[in-house]
Amino acid sequence: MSLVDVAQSIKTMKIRGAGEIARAGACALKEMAQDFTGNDLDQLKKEFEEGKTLLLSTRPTAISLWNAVQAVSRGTGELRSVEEFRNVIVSNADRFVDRSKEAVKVIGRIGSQRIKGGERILTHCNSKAALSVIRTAFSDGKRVEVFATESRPWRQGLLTVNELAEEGVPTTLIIDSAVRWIMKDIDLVYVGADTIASNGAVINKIGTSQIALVAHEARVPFIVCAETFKFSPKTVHGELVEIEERDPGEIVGEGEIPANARILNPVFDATPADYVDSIVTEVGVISPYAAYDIITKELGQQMNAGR
Ligand code: RUB
Repeated sequence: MSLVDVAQSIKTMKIRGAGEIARAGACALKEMAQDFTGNDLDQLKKEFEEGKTLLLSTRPTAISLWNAVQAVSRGTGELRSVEEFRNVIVSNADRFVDRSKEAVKVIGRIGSQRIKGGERILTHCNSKAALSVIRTAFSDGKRVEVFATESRPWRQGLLTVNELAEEGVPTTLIIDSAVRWIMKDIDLVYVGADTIASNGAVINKIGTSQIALVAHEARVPFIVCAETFKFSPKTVHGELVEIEERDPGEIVGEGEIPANARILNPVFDATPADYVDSIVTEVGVISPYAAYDIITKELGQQMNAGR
């Protein structure tokens, strides 16, 4: 797929999920560099910058894509030839993709330690990191039962149910508004993240913060599963996380409500750190209040590694 096609696929949700869009973005930049012909380094740099801008314009909320673009760009400033530039992009992109895939596995191993067997787990949307925990527990022989929210309007919960049920995990689909009703029977909540701010706030699929509130009320641990590249260096410098709003047509069909009625379709929300029990990352389980440390130490180190 060309970079333009990848960008379009991310925008239209053919490629979705914060980890997946980050990996797809890194691969698209790599392929763009590999496909470049000729010896004009300035032209390659120009196309590379345009490619980055296009990718970053697709979905504004997930910092994972921005971190992926930064990781792929690392160390390219001083290069003097097309070949050198291409080689650095390719190895940066490969390193990012390998690390991010490995991170999902490690999160599965670390996060599943908390599961002893017999738990009823609630999850929201369709997060590879959160499902890695559930899958790992299940494949380790721990008897778990999963409740998956529908996650309107895109209904990513159906992906979750299909994936887990096919693998044999006992799974029940619930509508989003049934969360408070079911919470009395839930032992643990596992969700993913698109972005984690330096103050520990977790930005994830719309409805996540309501689930966190309900879990808090019922004293059910609310656990976030997120690779370190979901943490936002931008928030350290005071930038707010932009919440993507999508087409109203995702919620209602034409003519279903009067033309003078407004429709709002925010697709992510922010859960304050106070409602987050812990965050499972590939470098360990952390408090949400350690987000700043992850950004400045761990993420900073990873980013510098390619220099
Ligand atoms: C997906 C979503 C997921 C996070 C984490 O939203 O909110 O919980 O992206 O997913 P969308 P992962 O479907 O709008 O992209 O753990 O797979 O990165």
